[in-house]
Amino acid sequence: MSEVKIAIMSDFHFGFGEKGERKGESFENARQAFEIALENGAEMIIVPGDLFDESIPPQDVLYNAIEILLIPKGIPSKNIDLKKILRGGEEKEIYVSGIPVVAIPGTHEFRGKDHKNILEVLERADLLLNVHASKLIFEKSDEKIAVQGMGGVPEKKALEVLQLLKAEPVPDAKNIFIFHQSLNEFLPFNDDMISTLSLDDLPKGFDLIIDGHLHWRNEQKLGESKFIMPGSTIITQSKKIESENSKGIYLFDSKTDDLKFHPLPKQRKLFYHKIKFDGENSEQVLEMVKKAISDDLENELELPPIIRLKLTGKLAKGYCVGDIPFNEILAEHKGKAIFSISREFAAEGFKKRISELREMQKSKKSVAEMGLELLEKNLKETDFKDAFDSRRFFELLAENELEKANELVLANKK
Ligand SMILES: [Mn+2]
Repeated sequence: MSEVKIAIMSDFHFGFGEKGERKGESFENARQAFEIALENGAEMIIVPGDLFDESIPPQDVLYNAIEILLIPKGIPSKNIDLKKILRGGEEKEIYVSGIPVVAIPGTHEFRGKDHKNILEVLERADLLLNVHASKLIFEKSDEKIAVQGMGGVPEKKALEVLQLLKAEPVPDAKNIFIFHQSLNEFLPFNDDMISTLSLDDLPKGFDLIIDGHLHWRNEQKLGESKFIMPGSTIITQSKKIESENSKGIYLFDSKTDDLKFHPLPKQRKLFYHKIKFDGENSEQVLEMVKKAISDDLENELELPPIIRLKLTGKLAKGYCVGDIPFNEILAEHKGKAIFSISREFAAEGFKKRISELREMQKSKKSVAEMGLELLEKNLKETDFKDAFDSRRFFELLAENELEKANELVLANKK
């Protein structure tokens, strides 16, 4: 009896945040994921999509990604002998040096039919195996592993593509199906992500069904199958659910069906705060924010954490979003935390504006008049004041005569 140890990891998002404070993090996390896998004797590494953050990654990102993908190449594989791939009705034997990385493109790597996606490129360079619409068979003495996959497609096409694929388990093998889509069961009702697939739609008869895409982890029994969502190796969306569990990889033992999660030893923490207010002024909101985050930074962390602030509610009359002195907090914690602020209450303010406009409408002012009033009000706060004919300017803008409007402003500026 010989088992195959399979590492399952996803959504590295190579290149994510390269231009900011989180430069290098996507590579560092993926490196840790590969190291855990190899230290624990993985003989196959499965990655269900979004290895890259962009469908056409910059060369620097590609270079770093290749460095990571070369790590398992250097490890001699233990007796996995026969490998073949079935694709487009053709079957061919393949040779892979080192520990194979079996992957599919995710939604971030999606490209139209006329173009090669980055996974096809990397497969050609022998850095991974792309199992989109393919069937991969590995044999290790008496153990046979079959991996099939469906790359990420736009959500509204997902069900159609899944049905077209007609994935079926291979007899006498450990069968694995990998894909990269949203699932209705995992999306909160108010989420902005969409999905057309449900757990019920997934192919039957597989031992493991693995989904990338959703960045938090989950594992559950699904009929006779085991369903695994490894989550991402990096925080990209700062969702509340991501603050509740750590990033890492799964290791699966094909003989015992043992499944174990291994967290990345060094990872950035996410603190998530939802702050609701009702009629507070900007200073009071700032105090609420300070109080909420005071515990976050109490203990020394290996990496500056992400502090996600989700602000909702209504500010006191006369205050607007721009009045809240977030810069104060940002400056105070520079280098100690990375802030991500969602200002949902801006929508509240917007709603208020609309209701004000409605009121004005009731008072029988035309939209054009209201617009002109707003423009004049705003101009008063600039150097232009009465420098030019604002009514004519407004009309030019309304008629989309941008050139002329521009000329008018420039002519009067002198
Ligand atoms: Mn992703």
